[in-house]
Amino acid sequence: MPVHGTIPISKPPLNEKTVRELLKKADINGDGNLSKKELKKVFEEMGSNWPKHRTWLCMLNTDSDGDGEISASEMNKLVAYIMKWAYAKC
Ligand SMILES: [Ca+2]
Ligand SMILES: [Ca+2]
Repeated sequence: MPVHGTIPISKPPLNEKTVRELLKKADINGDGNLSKKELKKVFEEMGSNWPKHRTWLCMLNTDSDGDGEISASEMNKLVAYIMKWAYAKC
């Protein structure tokens, strides 16, 4: 019986496809960009204990133009960044 809704970050498989789907789902207002609020929701859903901290780190490292949102062109960087964390729960 598959469990939907919560994907624990410490449990495989958290592959690139899963991460991309999560990010797509998190775009609540559908503008194609991920705001801090939307990104935080992704980490909450992944079971992160520190979603706020992770969001902040992601923004710091992947928001290349510094507009406070992750745009489509910054998304690949974000996915790669999240994948690095895939098996580290914090
Ligand atoms: Ca959005
Ligand atoms: Ca940006």
